Amino acid sequence: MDSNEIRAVLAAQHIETPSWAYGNSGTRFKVFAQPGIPRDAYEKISDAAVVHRLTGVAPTVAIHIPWDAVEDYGHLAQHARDEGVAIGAVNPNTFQDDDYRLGSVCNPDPAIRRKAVDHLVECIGIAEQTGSTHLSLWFADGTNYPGQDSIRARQDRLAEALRETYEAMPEHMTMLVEYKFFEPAFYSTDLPDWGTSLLHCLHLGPRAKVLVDTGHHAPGTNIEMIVATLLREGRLRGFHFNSRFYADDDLMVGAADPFGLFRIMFEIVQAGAVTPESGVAFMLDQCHNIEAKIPAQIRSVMNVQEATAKALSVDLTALDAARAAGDVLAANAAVMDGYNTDVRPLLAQVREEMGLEPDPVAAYAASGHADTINAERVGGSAAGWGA
Ligand code: LRH
Ligand code: MN
Repeated sequence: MDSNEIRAVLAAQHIETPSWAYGNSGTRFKVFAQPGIPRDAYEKISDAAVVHRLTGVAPTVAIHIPWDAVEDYGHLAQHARDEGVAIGAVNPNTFQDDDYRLGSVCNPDPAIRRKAVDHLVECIGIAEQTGSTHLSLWFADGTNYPGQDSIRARQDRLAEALRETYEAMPEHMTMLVEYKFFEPAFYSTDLPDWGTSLLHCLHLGPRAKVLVDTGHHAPGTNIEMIVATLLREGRLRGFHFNSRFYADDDLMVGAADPFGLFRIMFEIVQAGAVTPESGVAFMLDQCHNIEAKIPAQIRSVMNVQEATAKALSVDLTALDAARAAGDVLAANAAVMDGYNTDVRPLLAQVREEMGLEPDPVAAYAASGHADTINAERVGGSAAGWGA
């Protein structure tokens, strides 16, 4: 790809930010309150719109129900449009209700499973009102001790719940099935890995696809291998980008492992799946426990842009030639040259061509927006996970 083509791809990139990243979040030890935190879904969307205005590549915001519950979802969608963004994936929440102690859709009690499926179907209705096309499912379901429940029976219950939900979705909607190898369950998780997610998706139908959260794998997992395999199957529908040193740390994407993010984006680039038309949704899923939320989201979007630009900078002709010649070192060097390319000047140029400031973080600091929301957002209760 020549520089013009690379800049065109970067200018058209679409990175979805999560409403919950703008609210208070933390760990089981502490949720640290910060000033200027949004008090409702409207203010979260306004904060996400600031990220889009400064980066130009974050035009949608994922919502989480009930964290973003409002009276009128059509009105919320209009607010998003007024702010220059749109509502993206709708995420149901079946992990914060006492009834779900032993699971939601996998719970032994059919009445509790009914409650969970009703919530999933309710979120399809919300997506219809917001104009969203992605129903993004993650289940905390699992067990903590061997013998606690039948692993097989829980898979049957999961399949039944997903089937009913899939059939309740209108044709234009896609179901994203997210997996996670542990937490909050500490012995078995009912959707623990890409294989289990893929199997359920294959049973459901073409509008059920796998969501890869980069923080949901056992240490040492080759995530780009999973990405390449799911792309080959046409079953990769999206990412929840974040980074981690240990477990599901939900740190800023690219912060803990920029090379890992690059390797994932390089698989995406080789598969021609970097453009929005490819149907792969690039979403962030992060919690800024100690850092300022909006600047952290801006930095995260920039980290995805930098990893993408580095991946697009790999000389594929040289790489193909080296691979054909069996020249291992030359092939690796071609990829490392891409990774070691300083793409920051290129991205600054792309932003200027989009009519934006070359450095969005500096532009945010200079905007005084933080002082404005800190002054305005007094009273009411700051939004958070409500855990
Ligand atoms: C679970 C998860 C899931 C969300 C939640 C906020 O760890 O990644 O995607 O629902 O975080
Ligand atoms: Mn996630």
